[in-house]
Order: sequence, then C-alpha cells, then structure tokens
Amino acid sequence: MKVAVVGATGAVGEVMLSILAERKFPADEVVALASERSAGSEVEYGNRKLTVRDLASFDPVGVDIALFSAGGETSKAYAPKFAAAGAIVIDNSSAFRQDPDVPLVVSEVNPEALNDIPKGIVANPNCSTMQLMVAIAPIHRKVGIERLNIATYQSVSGTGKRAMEELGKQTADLLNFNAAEPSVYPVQIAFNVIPHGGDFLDNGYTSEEMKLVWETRKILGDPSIQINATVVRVPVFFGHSEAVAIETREKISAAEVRQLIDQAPGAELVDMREPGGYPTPVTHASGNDAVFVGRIREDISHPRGINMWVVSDNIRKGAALNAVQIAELIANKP
Ligand code: A2P
Ligand code: 11C
Repeated sequence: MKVAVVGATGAVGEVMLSILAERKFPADEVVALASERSAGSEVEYGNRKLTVRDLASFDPVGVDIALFSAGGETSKAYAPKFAAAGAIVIDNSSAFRQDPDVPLVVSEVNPEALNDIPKGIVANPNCSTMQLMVAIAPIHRKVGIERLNIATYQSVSGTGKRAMEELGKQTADLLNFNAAEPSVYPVQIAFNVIPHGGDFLDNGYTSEEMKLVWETRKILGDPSIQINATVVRVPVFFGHSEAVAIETREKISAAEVRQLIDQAPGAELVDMREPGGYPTPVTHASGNDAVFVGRIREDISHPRGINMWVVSDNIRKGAALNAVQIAELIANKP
C-alpha cells in the first residue's frame, strides 16, 4: 500500500507520520508532500527520514491512501485529483465536510459512514467536534440529546506551527519586559484569552463555532439537535478543552453518564471530585490518544441537564490520530 501525507511539514502532518509509524500502518511506501517552499527538506517517519516532495509536481497515480492536512484551499485544488487517480483521500480540512457525498467520520462513533465513499474523499472532523463526539455520542444513543451549550478553550497548535511560535515568542518577550507583537492572532495571545476562532459570519458566530453545529448534526445523523457554541483561544500549546452543558430528551443521572463514559471507546473517565481529580491539557491530554472526561454533574438549573469537561490532544485524536484510524478502517475493509 502506498500512502501520501500532504502537509507533511505542518503541525498535523508531522504527527500523522509519527502515528502511521507508531501504529505500524501497513504501508509499503510513504510519500511526504508539502509546498515547493519545503521541497527537499526532511521529515521523520518513525526512525526513518523522508525527503519532502513538492505537491504541485507530484503524480498521484499509484497512491492508495492520501492523508491531507495542508489547508482547505490545497485540499480543494488537489484532493479531487488524488481521488481521480484512484486514491482514497482522508481530508483534515473543512473543505468537504458539508458535502453530502463525503462521509464525515469519527472512527469510534460512525465508522459505518465509510461503507459509501462516492467521491473517494472522506472528511476528518474539526478537532473540537471530534473530542465532543467521542464524549457525547453514547449519551445521545442512550437518552437523546436535545440541546448543547459549549464553551471551548482551544490551544494554539490548532492554528498551526506559526501560532505555536507566536505564543512562545510573545511569552519570552513579555517575561523580558519587551512588547508582544501580534501577527497570527489579531491580539496578544500570551497571558490572554481570545474569544475568536476562524472567521466571523453574518449571524455573529464564528466559523469555528458553526463547525460544532454542522459537524455534530452530520456525525450523529440528527439535524434536530440544537447547539450553541462560544470558541475561545487560550495560551496552551497542545490540548483543547470544552465545558459542555447537555440537555437530554430523557432524564439521565450523573452516575449513569459516568458509567457510559467509562465504557465509551476512545474516552477515559477522570472524575474524582477532588483537587486535581479532573483532566487538563497538560496533565492528561498532551501527547495522548484518549478523550478525557471529568467534572460530570447534574445541572442544578435544568431537570434534564448534565455538565461535563472534555479535554483531548487536538493534534492527535482531534486530527492526525483519527485520520490514521480512518485509514486503518479503510485498509482493513474486506
Ligand atoms: P510548507 O511547510 O511547505 O509551507 P501548519 O498547519 O502547521 O501551518 O502546516 C501547514 C502544512 O500545509 C505545511 O506542511 C505546509 O507546507 C502545507 N502547505 C501549505 N500550503 C501548501 C500548498 N499550497 N501546497 C502544498 N502544501 C502546502
Ligand atoms: C483550531 N480547530 O483549533 C481549529 C483548527 O476546520 O480543521 C482546524 C480547523 C479545521 O483553530
């Protein structure tokens, strides 16, 4: 099997390569692709080095699976070409997620959507949707979810490598009594929080907020779920956190939710109701695969309300890991 990683020099692409090696994905050949800017440089694939090739001049014939994480415009321009050449494209951008002929898949939640891939393209959900699905799908299946109210606390790696450099540089500059210069973000990110992710839309929400609405409905196959989200960027390098308030159709207790999370594939319960007995990006999520769930409690303001705190590594389960898990499901198809 020949696998291509498009965006191999990026924050997600690098981790796609390391997870392919770590999970011993059955690839005979792996090709690392990026823009002509980084063609000729080297990236790591397990304990091997791959020379990065220029996507624009690469011939996709012979590629079986292509993992794309090089931005929406690159996906729009190249994913159909790879699919036409016979590859199955697993696309981490938002370019095709709303296309009804493109399955949007969280490997533990709706793998059956992979039974029909009419365009040869599968979409990988946005990182904040991904971790939310692992945590809430079991609750939706058990008692039905009527409404979700979500506040996110998203790390800078979700924006990409330049944003991580910006947080590091601003932190160092400020600690040395120098001014912090915003460049990737519109305002200072170090020692600050920014209520803005993606682009502003006509309804006053941002695109990152509306992805939580559209993607959740598509993945759970239920357009009736009402969703309200506020996306916030925080000065954390890896790991997105979410405060989630759920209104269910039928009453469910906190103890039952805890049991569902404990049994949910891909989820890990960390809910001790004591100082430190909850997941955080640094103590649990960063560098790990699971979606960590804690602070589960019944909402004192709603008869069918449940609150929870959901944390996961946005680059791993939120992006690279789920893409590789989809590739595994496709590779193992009879
Ligand atoms: P390059 O390093 O050549 O710019 P991040 O999300 O961390 O910023 O990474 C984005 C990834 O997408 C990088 O690997 C980047 O490659 C790649 N990329 C961006 N634009 C293009 C393009 N037009 N063609 C191919 N790869 C691209
Ligand atoms: C972030 N979730 O943290 C975003 C990045 O639609 O895949 C990924 C955007 C996307 O900013």
